[in-house]
Amino acid sequence: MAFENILTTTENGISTITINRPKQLNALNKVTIEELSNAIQSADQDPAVKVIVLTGSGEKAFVAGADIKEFANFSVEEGKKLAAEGQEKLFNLIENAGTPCIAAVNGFALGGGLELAMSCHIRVMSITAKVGLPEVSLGVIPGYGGTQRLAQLVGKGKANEMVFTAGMIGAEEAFQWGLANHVVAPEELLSTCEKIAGKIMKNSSVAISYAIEAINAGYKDGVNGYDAEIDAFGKCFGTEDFKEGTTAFVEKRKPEFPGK
Ligand code: DAK
Repeated sequence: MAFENILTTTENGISTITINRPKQLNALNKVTIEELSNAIQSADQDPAVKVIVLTGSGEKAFVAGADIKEFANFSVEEGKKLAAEGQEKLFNLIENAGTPCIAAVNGFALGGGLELAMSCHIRVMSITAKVGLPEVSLGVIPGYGGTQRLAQLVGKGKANEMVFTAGMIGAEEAFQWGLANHVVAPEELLSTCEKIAGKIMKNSSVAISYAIEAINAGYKDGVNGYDAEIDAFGKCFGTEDFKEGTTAFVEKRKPEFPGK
């Protein structure tokens, strides 16, 4: 698939998707959101892909937000429509993907950029990363799930402060807040993601996709997370991976999961 604003590579089970508008600090315009959506969907459906890594090109930014120049003239209805479409098309898509997504945050992750990182299952940050939700400084609020996911990750009090002040925090603080899983030197960012991916890939991809479903269920309206867990747990017993995992344990060998 040919893309204008993103780069994709797949190697050793890892699909790396790089947002590639470095001159605009990788700001998310409509085309980029569309392309990311297509790339995530195709990686998620590819059985050879076990982990997706999302990053930004250049050394300065992961994503410096939604493209301000593009949404500056939106009306109330356009804003609402685009927030709903964007949330579904990209941010919810990533969160609910069966394939684990790791955000490799290589610099600024602001507004829609932090919302994108927060929709990923795991965040690894370069020590140079700076993150925040500065929307209220532009007269809007986070519109790609940021008010919800930030509060889920760091708690309501810290989320309130970050959103109301429109301030930025560094990677170390993000780690203390629980927003970053790991903070590493810039040159170790992708290799750290690969190490995490390596650990993930040793396990059953089917079980992991059910685990994602069950964990996410607890954050959905009208869904009982425990019931969802019971359902997903039961489904594991019908998989080839489960047979292989338990057989390998009994035979005292490492499992070779077929991913089915
Ligand atoms: N959009 C468009 N262009 C951007 C951009 C952005 N978000 N961020 C940076 N750029 C562009 C700059 O305009 C500049 O382009 P030229 O002037 O060279 O053409 C280039 O990237 C380099 O940026 P700077 O010259 O500003 O670089 P500095 O090192 O001086 O500053 C910075 C770096 C990250 C502190 C600064 O660029 C900055 O403050 N950027 C804006 C951060 C921000 O406020 N981001 C937006 C957050 S609000 C929506 C749903 C969600 C949202 C919106 C709508 N709908 C559903 C409609 C979400 C909104 C947000 O994300």
